[in-house]
Amino acid sequence: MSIFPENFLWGGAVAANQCEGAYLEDGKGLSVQDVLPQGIRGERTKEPTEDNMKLVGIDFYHRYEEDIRLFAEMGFKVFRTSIAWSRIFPKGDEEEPNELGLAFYDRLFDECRKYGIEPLVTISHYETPLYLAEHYNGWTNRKLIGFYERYVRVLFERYKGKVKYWLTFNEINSLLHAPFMSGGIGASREKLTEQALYQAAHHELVASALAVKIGHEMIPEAKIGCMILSMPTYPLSPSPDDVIRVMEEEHKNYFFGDVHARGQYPGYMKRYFREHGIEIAMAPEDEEILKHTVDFVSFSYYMSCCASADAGAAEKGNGNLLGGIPNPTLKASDWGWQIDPKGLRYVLNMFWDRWQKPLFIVENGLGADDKLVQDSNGNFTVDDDYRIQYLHDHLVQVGEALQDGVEVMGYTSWGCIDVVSASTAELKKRYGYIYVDRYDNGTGTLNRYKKKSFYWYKDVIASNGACLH
Ligand code: BGP
Repeated sequence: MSIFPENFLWGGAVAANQCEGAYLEDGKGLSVQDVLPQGIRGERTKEPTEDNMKLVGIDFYHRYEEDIRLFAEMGFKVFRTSIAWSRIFPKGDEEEPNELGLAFYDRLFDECRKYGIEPLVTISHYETPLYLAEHYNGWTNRKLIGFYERYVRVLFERYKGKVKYWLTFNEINSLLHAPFMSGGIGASREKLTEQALYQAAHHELVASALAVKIGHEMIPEAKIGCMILSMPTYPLSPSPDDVIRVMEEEHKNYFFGDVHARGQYPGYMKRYFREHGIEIAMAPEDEEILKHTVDFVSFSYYMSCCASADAGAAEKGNGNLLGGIPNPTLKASDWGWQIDPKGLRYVLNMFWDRWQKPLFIVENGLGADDKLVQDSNGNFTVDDDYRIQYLHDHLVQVGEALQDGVEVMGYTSWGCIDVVSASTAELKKRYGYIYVDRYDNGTGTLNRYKKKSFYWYKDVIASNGACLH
């Protein structure tokens, strides 16, 4: 007997900039990713450079048919990908969209539907057109709301018969931590004021609510969600000061979900703005627009961390975009991301209790340096038992949350096929059920090979999660 609901949406996730490649094909303009050859930690370049793995990606642009067929073989019910904004509006501020870009996503969504796979589409996944970054300073500029609105209207009109599930911004709270990659904001994090960052966040929040409003008008059956980078934070010690610090840290992330799910700015944020001299410029219509709340809340979950009121208590760890103090009770992946399956049950409960909106886990997985080997029949594969263990343990906790009464719509593990990493821009950091023969020095055939986890996930989906127990 499965504890997962019958219509549970099993699948996998990628983002256009990390897999498509074809970075100038069919009229595509440059995006911020095309000048970030080393991900968030490295410098941006003036022009795209050959060492940027994303320019070729895994050549999904030309090989999507083969890849979707493999996803179908695993039994995917849903496939999460993003639309590269600069394929549709190469600079971002044009009046008319690029037909060739639109046609590509028609082909992609048709291919998914051929196998009964629902596309789940992120409208903006760390791929703001570079022109908007360079000429408008990204989301610090209110004009971006208008450009995004135009883009969204084009998408809804074009794909209304093909796409039901939409996400407005990938990991919207990451704007505070990776302003260029997340929001096309030119100045480095250190030079940016909190005033500018929260103003940019306000613009994205209004744009997101506007997308919900327009989506509901244009596609009555659409389900439109927000997407949050979740990372539960635990107190480093039982000290009440540490607990309060945790609460404050969590507020900075809850803020984005609160606005999306409750339709207004929370009181704790108003206090933070007051005490930090931040004044958000709002247009008269903004409060009304924000009232268009999301149909569901989606999020990524990879790890948890700790916080302490004592600034000198511990060093920050490697972790994802949000960082945080490592938890002394947990082990970490090879990239320093601490592994905490129970944190997923915790976060599901916290979000459900707080928002009472259906939840969708749209990213989760283990980045590892896989080794391609030959099995006894001479076929290439990867013995990724460590990945199977990671995913198994997390899915068991999803089951626990379901039993807690949490409404979970689905699960799309991250990088269902190997893609270029967002934070480090390496291909060496692999998440997939499918191995892609491509390496960080630019070599490789781009051939696809099924890993051991491919067959494992196929069984999980076929049994609707029953085989996890
Ligand atoms: C999230 C991003 C994804 C993805 C994932 C894994 O932050 O939404 O785009 O890449 O993390 O991170 P990484 O690729 O850095 O290992």
